[in-house]
Amino acid sequence: MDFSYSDEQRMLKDMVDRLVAEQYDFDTREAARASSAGYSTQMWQQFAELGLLGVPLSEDAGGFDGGGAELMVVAEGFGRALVVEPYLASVVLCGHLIDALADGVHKAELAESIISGEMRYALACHEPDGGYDPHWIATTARADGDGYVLDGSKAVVAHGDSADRLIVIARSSGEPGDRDGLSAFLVDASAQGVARRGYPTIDGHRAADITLANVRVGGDALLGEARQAGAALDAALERGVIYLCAEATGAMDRACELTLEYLKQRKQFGVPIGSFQALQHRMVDMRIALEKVRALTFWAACSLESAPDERRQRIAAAKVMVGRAGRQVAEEAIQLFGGMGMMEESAIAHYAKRIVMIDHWLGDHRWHMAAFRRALVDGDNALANAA
Ligand SMILES: Cc1cc2nc3c(=O)[nH]c(=O)nc-3n(C[C@@H](O)[C@H](O)[C@H](O)COP(=O)(O)OP(=O)(O)OC[C@H]3O[C@@H](n4cnc5c(N)ncnc54)[C@H](O)[C@@H]3O)c2cc1C
Repeated sequence: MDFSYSDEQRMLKDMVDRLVAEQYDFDTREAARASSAGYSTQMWQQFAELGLLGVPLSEDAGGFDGGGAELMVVAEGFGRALVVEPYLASVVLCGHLIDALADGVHKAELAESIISGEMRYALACHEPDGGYDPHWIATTARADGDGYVLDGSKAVVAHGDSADRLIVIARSSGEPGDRDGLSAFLVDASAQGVARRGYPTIDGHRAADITLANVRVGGDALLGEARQAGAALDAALERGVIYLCAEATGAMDRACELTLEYLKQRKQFGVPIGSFQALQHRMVDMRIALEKVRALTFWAACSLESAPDERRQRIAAAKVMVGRAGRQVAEEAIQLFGGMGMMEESAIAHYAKRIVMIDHWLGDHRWHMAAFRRALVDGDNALANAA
């Protein structure tokens, strides 16, 4: 498999890597994290000016039509710097839903509001009783005159507290767990009946629990066809998983670098602790874990055009590896740093937290192992039926 980037992808990578290296050091990140939004709105605007908020959106929507590899390039760079701005929520997840479901002038306007950085979006999908299942939607959408009335609860909506607009996944028919019957609605975050309880997450980001009580929206709030949002939702979440895997790759890479620097610099018994062979072996194990994640993430990122079962398998495999190998790297880093790795002032502590918590966003390794098995069985059945 060819792991090299094209010229355009390399230019994008250079731009992202330079941006975070020059302007996104650990102290800057911590200051952004401590602000009321939980990230820097100036940095967000700078992402917009550099064109980064249009990378994965289609040309049709005014974006750069980036695929999985471009998504990986951006996310890996952001992972290296532990970027806390809502790129995943606003650009990757909501951007894809708008791209896939809206059309004409409406699509162009909505996409432009993302690409320019003017509006920040959050995907209100997962529910308190549904675990990681994105189809476990009990929130209802009832037709009412020209519009709809939404009722329900959403849990751990990434950046839901600072978003200007929500894309709410609601059920127009069927039962929780059904992929059919789902609709996507654009809802103003300050609309009457929307209540948001925001909080910081362990990994330095923010999320919100959201209730929708008798929220009235117009007919134009419906994105695409009623009851037909399931496929677009799945595709958005697949891109989200690729983004997270690539972000973990960047964060793990940097965690390995920081640990190696520490092993070379920290002295014990009069010598750098990195001179002890047992610690060198552990450092090597960390790098092997990182390379496993990088390889599977690249494989997944290049699979967006593959057959559905194959694509699902690859994306699930990458997320499983991120969950397992990511934890290994995070725990080893803390162990090698000793007590220093536990300090809030120490960057490695924050890398470890983000790497471990990425396992829990958009399905943990157990959830994706089950998805991998299902895709494997479905793929085998399809082959058997075709034979
Ligand atoms: C702020 C802080 C928080 C910490 N938190 C934790 C924690 O949460 N969990 C935890 O497990 N530990 C923690 N530690 C301790 C951990 O970092 C130390 O590594 C641990 O106590 C072992 O100490 P040491 O390696 O310095 O060995 P020491 O206890 O200093 O040495 C043990 C003995 O073995 C001998 N020895 C060992 N290796 C060699 C060698 N290569 N050459 C010669 N002699 C050797 C020495 O002569 C010495 O007498 C913390 C430390 C600090 C400073």
